[in-house]
Amino acid sequence: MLKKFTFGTPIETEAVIFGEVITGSQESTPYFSIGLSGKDQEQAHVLTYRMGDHDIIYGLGENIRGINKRGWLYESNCTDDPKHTEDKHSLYAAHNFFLVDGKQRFGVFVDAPQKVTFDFGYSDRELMTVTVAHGGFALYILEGDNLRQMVKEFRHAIGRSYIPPKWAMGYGQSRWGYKNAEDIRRVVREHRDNQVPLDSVYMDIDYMERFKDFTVDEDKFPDFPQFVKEMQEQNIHLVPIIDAGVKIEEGYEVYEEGVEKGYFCKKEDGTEFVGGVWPGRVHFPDMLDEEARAWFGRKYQFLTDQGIDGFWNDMNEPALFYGEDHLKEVFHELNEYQKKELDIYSFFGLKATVLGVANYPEDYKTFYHNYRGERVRHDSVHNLYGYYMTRAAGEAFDKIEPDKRLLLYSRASYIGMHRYGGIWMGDNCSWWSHLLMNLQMLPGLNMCGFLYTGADLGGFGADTTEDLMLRWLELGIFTPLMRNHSAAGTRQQEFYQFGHREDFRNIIGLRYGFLPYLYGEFVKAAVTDDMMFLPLSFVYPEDETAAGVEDQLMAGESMMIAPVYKQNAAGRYVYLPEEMKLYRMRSTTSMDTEILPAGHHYVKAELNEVLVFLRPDHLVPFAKGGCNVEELKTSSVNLLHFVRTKASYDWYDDDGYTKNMDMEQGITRITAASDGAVTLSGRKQCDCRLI
Ligand code: MIG
Repeated sequence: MLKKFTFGTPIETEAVIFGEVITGSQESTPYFSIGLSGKDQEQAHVLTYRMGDHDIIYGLGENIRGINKRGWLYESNCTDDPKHTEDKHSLYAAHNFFLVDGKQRFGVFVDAPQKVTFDFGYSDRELMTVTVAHGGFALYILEGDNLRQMVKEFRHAIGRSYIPPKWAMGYGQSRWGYKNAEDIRRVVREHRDNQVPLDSVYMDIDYMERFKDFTVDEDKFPDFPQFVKEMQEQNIHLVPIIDAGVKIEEGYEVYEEGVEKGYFCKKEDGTEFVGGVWPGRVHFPDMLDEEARAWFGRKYQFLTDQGIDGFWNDMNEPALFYGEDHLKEVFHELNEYQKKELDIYSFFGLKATVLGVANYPEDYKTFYHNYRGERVRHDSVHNLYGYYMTRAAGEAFDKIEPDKRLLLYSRASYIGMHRYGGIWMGDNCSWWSHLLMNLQMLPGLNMCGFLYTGADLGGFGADTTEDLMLRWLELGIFTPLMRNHSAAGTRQQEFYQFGHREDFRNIIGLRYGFLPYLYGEFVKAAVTDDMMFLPLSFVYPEDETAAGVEDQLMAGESMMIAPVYKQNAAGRYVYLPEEMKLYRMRSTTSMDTEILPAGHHYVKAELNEVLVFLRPDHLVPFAKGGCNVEELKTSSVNLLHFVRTKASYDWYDDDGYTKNMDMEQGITRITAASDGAVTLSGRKQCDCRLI
């Protein structure tokens, strides 16, 4: 059971919404000793815990470094930082939940929307220090013997994870730089002509009129509703981006209405805060204000009315190229520099001043929200902004489409947002290390409720290569969000930019083979508050070797994945906690299998081969393929299998749109005996065969 300890006056975040919570006083907080640092307004709470030598720390959702978070300093302070290097502390999200496993086993959720730092043995190898910046917060502590069970308990308390429509688990092609309808048509044509499956094409900021939210540039998309229809006829969903900042422009309805109704964030003097982002000068809608939020959410209807059924919310940390007031000061400072000789000190001073304009921390202290009837300075609730923007959309969708799931995901997030949408992992780079980081982030995200997630496959920034693209897809075929996305100015990375089209066709095709399993495992995980991707130790808690594995994951009930993530590697080392059956897959129809004993193995994998390991007495329903989710036939599936005595699997499926997940109706129990006999029970009529 969750125990709640309150420090000062916490700001309600609506992260924890269910469950009995025992409330304890600050003095009775277990595990941690509590101190204060700093003065007055800036006073911070400091929680300290002495770790055991072999304690492992899991969690923190979207962040850099490994599955075991020990040994580094992390920070929850949602930031638009497109260089996810090892020396960073924070990405776009604030996911303040972690589990400590070792000397003692407990879970911690620091429910604080302000800045929080987690020093997990960085300053002192044995010490864990959690520092919560100025203001109150709630601390939740969780106990238990089983890590997976503890996560379930936490997840139950924060509410059911967002479930996307089934098509959103198909393959999506994106690039910042598709300029117009013709560019998008080409993407679709290339995929269809080459029989490379595809379900969605993304529309990045270029589709808008001067980067204004809820507009479509008519020169680029002459008859947009007709274009949406043309795409739908080919089973392609268009997914436009929505940015947080609203352009300041006379005559622009969203801007004018927002000003008139007072829905934008204001400064101390009551005038609107002005920041700079893509459109130039913008105001930020006060997503925390209930009325403003409902208003912003309703705006999505401009696009849903034209047939759009999916969105990604960007720049909602919120990212700031500059704050207008600070920018003026900077220009003034630059004038001063003009008079100086630029030596070692002043040159670097100049550089820091200019580069420091973006996401300048002081800017976040100059505007306010109207939150739950009170005026709150932004920095006290900073980490809620992206969450509440996505909530704006999610709540609106329930009204716009009461019976149908829409696709929605965000860049910035906080725990609680997982009920309204998923997240993508932001601006990674086309680096091999980021392929591994993609894998390592998955279990932490699942712990925090984010099941619908994935990284920009192939890498966003920097130039990719064909082998990196293929290897990355070989992981991406398992992540619920499977999207190839890249930045303007980088090497193009649609499959048809490379030489070996058949490899891409086969690898992406495998995703559609696994789709019945992945979709079913996804919905089951969401409905039962479970994880879909787990560290090995969550399934094999007694196995000390498994606890140290940083590059393999359990993927749902039946399998383990171990992608190759090194350049030119002809295979990789894999650790098996028990005997497993290796499926080495080249396509939905070409694969070889081998039963491997528990222990360490070097397993070969050519560039066009995917490694999947089945657990004993487990099954995986595997579709025969299709060029999009709509075409995927689930009335007849094959079974990947490793049957020693008897295997049974509860396969969940539904129409892909319903919001009322009925487990009884949706589950088909498939049983396979060692002699090869397969039986089904449940409501589904299906032809299932072992392959
Ligand atoms: O700062 O809309 O993370 O996916 O392509 C760049 C342009 C703004 C950041 C997003 C990225 C998107 C890009 N955006």
